[in-house]
Amino acid sequence: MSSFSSSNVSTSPIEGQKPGTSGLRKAVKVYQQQNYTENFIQCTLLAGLGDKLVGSTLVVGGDGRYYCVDATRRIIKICAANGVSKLIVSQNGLMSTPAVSCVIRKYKTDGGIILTASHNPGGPNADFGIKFNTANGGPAPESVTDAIFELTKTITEYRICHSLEADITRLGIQTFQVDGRDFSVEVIDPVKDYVDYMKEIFDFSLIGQLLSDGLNVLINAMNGVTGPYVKKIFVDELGAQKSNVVNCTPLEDFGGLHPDPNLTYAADLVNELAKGHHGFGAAFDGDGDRNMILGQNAFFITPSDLLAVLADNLDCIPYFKKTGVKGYARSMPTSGAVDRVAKAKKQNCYEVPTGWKFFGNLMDAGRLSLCGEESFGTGSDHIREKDGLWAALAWLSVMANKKKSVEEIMKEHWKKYGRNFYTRYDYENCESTPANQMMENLNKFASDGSHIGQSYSSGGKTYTLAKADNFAYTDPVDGMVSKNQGIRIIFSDDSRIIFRLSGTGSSGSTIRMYIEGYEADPAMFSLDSQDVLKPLIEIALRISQLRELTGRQEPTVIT
Ligand code: VG1
Ligand code: CO
Repeated sequence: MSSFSSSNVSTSPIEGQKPGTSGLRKAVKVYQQQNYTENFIQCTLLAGLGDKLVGSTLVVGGDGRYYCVDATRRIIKICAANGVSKLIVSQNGLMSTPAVSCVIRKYKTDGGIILTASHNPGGPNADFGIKFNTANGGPAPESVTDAIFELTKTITEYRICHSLEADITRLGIQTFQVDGRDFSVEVIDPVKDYVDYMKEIFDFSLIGQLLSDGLNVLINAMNGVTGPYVKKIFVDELGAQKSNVVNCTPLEDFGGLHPDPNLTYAADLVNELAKGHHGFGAAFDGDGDRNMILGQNAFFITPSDLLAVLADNLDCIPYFKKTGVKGYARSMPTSGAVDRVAKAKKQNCYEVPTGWKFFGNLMDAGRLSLCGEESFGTGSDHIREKDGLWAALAWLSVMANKKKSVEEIMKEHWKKYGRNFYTRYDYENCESTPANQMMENLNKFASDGSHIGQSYSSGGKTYTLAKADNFAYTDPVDGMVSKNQGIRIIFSDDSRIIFRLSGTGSSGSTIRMYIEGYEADPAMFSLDSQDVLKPLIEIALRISQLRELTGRQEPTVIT
């Protein structure tokens, strides 16, 4: 065994290393600055693991974007020098975010480091990201990310073992002696543990039968990390044809695609499904935790509706037959469609701030089985991350049990519960000063009670303001309070307007405007959500003065 010794390198704090909604996302060029990655990793290890650091085992994986391999090499050297005893590293640095969560839990490690900027574009001129997950397999809570950030402001040195090189292309265990301690790197197949787990959760023979009975699927991995998982699950296990899966080779720049599965960035899937040859379509984001599901003729399922339909049908999935259903949750801006199911089923439904990290505590406490976000994230307590492929398999399980099409399932649901019309407008990369000004104005609007009871009219509709606030959340498990989580404007008929600034962008400010309106009249169900929500959209733009302040007349993306 070869021996190595590590050294201390002096450094100084670098501004702006504050993790956002999901890790620290910055331009690759920023990460490539001297000491930038090293500083952040050193602080992550110290704050994330505390006195567990020496002797710990961690998982390292990433979505394969540009700089992943380089960062993995640095992480191995820094972990070795900090007394970590074992790293479980995915082959070639490639592992989906849900698979990392699965591996952390399966091997009971002390946590993991995920290298991804998720749905942000990749490549030398695009984004990179680093996220720390704790021993439960979930994103670190705010208390940990705040502690990491505090350390980045005072760091004076990091430890590194410069000469140690592990070969991450080769499966198996490599062992080293570092400063007299044992250190090992185990390179694992990124796909196997995850696929084994999916086979425990779902009835693969039932889903396979659905496909062989003629359901023609189209699965688009958007050149992200899910490609090998999609091939293994859909082609090898479920018997789909190779032509049923596309964009399945992970590329460093996602082939120039913006790997965000929505109607704008996954337009090629939408266009293919619109031709009517496929009965089910799915796309996933760069790191595999998001999903978009379409039916024949590109019938679109909003993520909020997807969550509600799954909530109503968990008995179609073997996993939940075993565990039972312990409650539901959604992020605050996600529509209330799932709340209606929860009420009918007499289950708890929690409303948490945006970001998956808020679901983990509820799951660990045995209070939550299924949750989701309007941003194309759906998942369950099988792991502690949202899970794109899981969502596709869950939806297929419902189809296989009900023997109905995507559209039939959705329409049946609306008939039972009514329809929560929903849309989100994103204004990407606005200037920060006017965006902050707008949020400040909205905060004032929401916090001074004088507007309650006031009427707002547009397009022949009138809404009465029932409640407005800046959403704050108290975690029911540990009592931690998270403030400033978005402006809620709620009308007397439960229609809602919500404004937030994105916490995942790497530059400027992205404004998210969420609009929800409920209709119980079946005559309305087939209408286009943009038409139904038009009056509310107009009112939202008027109250916020978004157009006047930012100069933006149209959003960048509508979902
Ligand atoms: C966005 C979404 C949020 C999601 C987060 C991470 O955050 O709104 O729901 O959890 O991305 O998703 P923000 O702060 O930009 O609105 V992923 O797939 O990029 O890890
Ligand atoms: Co993602």
